[in-house]
Amino acid sequence: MNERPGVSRRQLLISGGLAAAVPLRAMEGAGDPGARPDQAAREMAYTVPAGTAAAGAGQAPEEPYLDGDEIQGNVVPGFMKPYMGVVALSSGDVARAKGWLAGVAPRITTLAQAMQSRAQVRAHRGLGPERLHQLGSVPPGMSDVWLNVALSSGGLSRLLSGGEHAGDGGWFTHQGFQRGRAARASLLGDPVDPSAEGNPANWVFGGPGREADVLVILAADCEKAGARTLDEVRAEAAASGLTVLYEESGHKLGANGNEHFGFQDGISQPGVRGRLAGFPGGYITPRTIDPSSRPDAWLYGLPGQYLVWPGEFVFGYPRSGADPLIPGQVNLPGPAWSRNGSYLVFRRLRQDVAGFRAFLAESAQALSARPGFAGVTPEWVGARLVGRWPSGAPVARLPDADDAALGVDRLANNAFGFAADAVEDPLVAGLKAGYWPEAKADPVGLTCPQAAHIRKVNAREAAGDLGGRRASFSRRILRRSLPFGSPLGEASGPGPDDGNRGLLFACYQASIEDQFELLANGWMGSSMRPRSPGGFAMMIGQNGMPGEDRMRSCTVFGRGAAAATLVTMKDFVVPTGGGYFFSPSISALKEVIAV
Ligand code: N7H
Repeated sequence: MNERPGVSRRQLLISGGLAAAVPLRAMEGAGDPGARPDQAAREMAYTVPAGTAAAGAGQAPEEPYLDGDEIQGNVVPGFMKPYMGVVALSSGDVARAKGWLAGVAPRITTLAQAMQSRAQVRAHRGLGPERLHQLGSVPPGMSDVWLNVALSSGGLSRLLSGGEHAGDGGWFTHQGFQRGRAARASLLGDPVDPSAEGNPANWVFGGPGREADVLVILAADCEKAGARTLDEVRAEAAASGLTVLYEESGHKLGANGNEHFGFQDGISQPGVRGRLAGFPGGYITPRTIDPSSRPDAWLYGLPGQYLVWPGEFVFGYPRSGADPLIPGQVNLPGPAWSRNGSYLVFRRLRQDVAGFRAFLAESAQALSARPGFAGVTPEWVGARLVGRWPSGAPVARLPDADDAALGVDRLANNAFGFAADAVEDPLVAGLKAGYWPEAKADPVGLTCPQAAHIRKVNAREAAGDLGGRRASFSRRILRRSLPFGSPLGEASGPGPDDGNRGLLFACYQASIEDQFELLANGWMGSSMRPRSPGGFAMMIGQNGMPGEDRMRSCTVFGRGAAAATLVTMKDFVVPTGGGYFFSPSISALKEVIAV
């Protein structure tokens, strides 16, 4: 009997010992969405389990309480709404701009407010394969409109000038923030040719002379309500002498949250450790693995979702330490009032969808003529470049074909690693994942290439160029992006508004250099890192060299470990605007910046 730990018990039961190549859910019939846990069981996932020191379970770490009324809600837990509006402003007259900010501050959505609503949505949709039937739906009557604000280093200096805190901007220790996004463009591999679309000189905002002081981010369940609030914010800002440099709206594409290349985005987020006082469950990130059955359950939120100490994202909290269960040093890389704040990176990334599709089609055609690659499709190539199929199903668990039910199953779609065979996760009572083959160890990248987007930006439990698992924890970012522009039709040619679609990429972290910039340049823009010379992140990465040297290549493997190299000179993702910002606490905004 095959008892490999990488094969789920259910698989052994059904296949009589042979690991089935097809997901077992498919065998069980499409009509069975899996056991639907009741509401109470789902809510249990947020609850601090009693009796945490059950036999062999170890001890639950003491996690800090986060200031729910101070931290802006898009930092933690994240807005995650289907509509996102962005307005970039320059400040004009300082006293009037302060007056405007003072008016906006009470309307800012906090962590505590966003948590309540997010928990309701999760309880409504479930976490397992049953989500397939609830995609995009929200509890009856829910219609939130949320607002957050962030300031650039230049904006902060201007607003603080002449007051008690003038010069405090110098206390922010990170050069990336101090100097701003445009100044870091060449370091990030953005095109250096001044005539190139991606050169900061040509950005819609954020380039030299068009750097924003303030970025407002809105989110809503209903687009109309969100757009109405955007109109109000813009009008109020203009009435206070601020100038609108840029404004755009983003929308989920379809209920599953796909982006323009066709993949579900926003699946793998670090689990933020910490508690919220007064929140019914206690934890910021729900816990789903049963600590009495698995000694390392305390490492995870959802299966495969490592928990990371909040100081990696929010100023004033402990960072990761040498032991993932023991808090590291408190991280406050700014003035005292920067506690409960976070750095925000915003990038307007235009996507060349027609170009990307053509590349997938050409690559599939060329590959299929080679031994080991017979029959590969454009979809197969795309899945190798991302590391997931369009539905979000990881190739590590389903190497040969997509399955939408795994793509949406949050109890299974992130449960895989690269260094060792995965084992089935024992879930807390009431939660049930679908049945899928467990991921096999893939140290060389035979299944999920080293250059796959998800492997370039998260080495997971495997060691990389900066060390072991802990190094990955300190590189995580909280992604809060949504696509802009309308989708390109199925036809391969460009649509009427070609060029005006892409991603409003936003992420929060405590160090722009060590997190966003390291991922973008150090890993995606390198052919060698974080691990082994597997190539560039072809879909998104850039190679900052001029001319012919901008070529990117990567290695993919077919059957029997047949290797092939894909090559392109095209940038499928082009930066067209953006900035580096600081998202202050509510009290810093009211008592330091807006006074
Ligand atoms: Fe990426 N895409 O939709 O194709 N991203 N990304 N990203 N990305 C991820 O887990 C995409 C970009 C990360 O932990 C998925 O959400 C696109 C930048 C990280 O497994 C997909 C663009 C940076 C992860 C995409 C873009 C990152 C991640 C898989 C630009 C950082 C989590 C689904 C247009 C510098 C990895 C998911 C993990 C995942 C897409 C940009 C970072 C499908 C289209 C610039 C950390």
